[in-house]
Amino acid sequence: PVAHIKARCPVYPGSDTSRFHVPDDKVDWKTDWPRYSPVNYTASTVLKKPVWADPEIGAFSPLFNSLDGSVDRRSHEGQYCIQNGKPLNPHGRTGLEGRGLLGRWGPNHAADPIVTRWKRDSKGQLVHHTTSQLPMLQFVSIKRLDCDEWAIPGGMVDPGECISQTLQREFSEEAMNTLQASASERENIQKRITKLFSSEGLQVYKGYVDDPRNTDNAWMETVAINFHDESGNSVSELPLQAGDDAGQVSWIDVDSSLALYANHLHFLETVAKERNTHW
Ligand code: RP5
Ligand code: MG
Ligand code: MG
Repeated sequence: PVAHIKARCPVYPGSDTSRFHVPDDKVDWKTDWPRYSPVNYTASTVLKKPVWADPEIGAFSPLFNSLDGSVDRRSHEGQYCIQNGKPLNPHGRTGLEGRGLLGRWGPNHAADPIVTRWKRDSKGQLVHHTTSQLPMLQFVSIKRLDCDEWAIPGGMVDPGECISQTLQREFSEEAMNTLQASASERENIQKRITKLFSSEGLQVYKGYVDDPRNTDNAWMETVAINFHDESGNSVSELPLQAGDDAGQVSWIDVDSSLALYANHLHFLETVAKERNTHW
C-alpha cells in the first residue's frame, strides 16, 4: 500500500498533541523499530461515550474483522491485525495510538458523493481547457469547518445504513443544508437527489483514506462514487447551501492543481481519467 502522509501530520487535528515522528522508511509495521514510542491520545469527546463511539478496550472486546451487530468492522482492504487487543492500521505507523477523534477501533466507514456537471460558458457551450483541450468538469465541494480545507461532502456510514443512503444523506446535509430546510423544500431537494443518485454511479475508490485523524488503531475508509449530472438540469439547478459540518459549498473546476482534504484529489483524478476530461 502507498505510504500515508496526512495520517502522519505533525500535530494531531483539534489538539496540541504532537505525533511521534515516523520517517518514510519506518511506516511499515514489518520494519523492526524497537524505539518506536507513539503518543497515546483519544479526544475527550470520544471518551465521553457518545452513541457513535466504542468504549475503551478492556471490558469491551468487539468482533474485529466482522460485521459486529450493526457496526461493520470489516476493512475494504482485507483482514487487519490485532495486537494486544487493538487493531493495527493496515497502512502502517502514524506516531499516535488510541483513537484520536475517531469513534471506532479499526475501520471507521465513510462514503463520499462526487457530484459533477460540465463546465459551460455563458452561452451554455462546454468549456475546453486551453492546454489539455479536454472538456472540463466541475464538482460540488464543501469547505470543512474542522480544518478549513475544501473536500468532497462525505460523511460516516451510520450503523445499519447502506452506502447509497449515506451518500444521499451526507450530500443533502452538507451541500443542500436539508437539516435546516422546511419540509416542502426538503421534499423537492430529496426528489432530485434521489433521481440523480439512483442513476448508475461510477465507483472511483474503495478503501483506506489518508485522513489526518487516523491513528495506529483507528482509521478512515470510504467508498467514493461519482454521479454525473450530464444535462445540467438535475441537482445542478438546485441552489447550494452549506450545512452541518460544512462552512461553505461551491461548484469547483476539476483540476490536478487543487488542494483538497485527505486523499480526495486522488478520487477526482480517477473521475477525470475515467471520463476522459481535463485533469
Ligand atoms: C474522510 O472523512 C472521508 O473521505 C469523508 O469525506 C470524511 C468523513 O468524515 P466526516 O466528514 O464525517 O468528518 O476521511
Ligand atoms: Mg456530515
Ligand atoms: Mg462530512
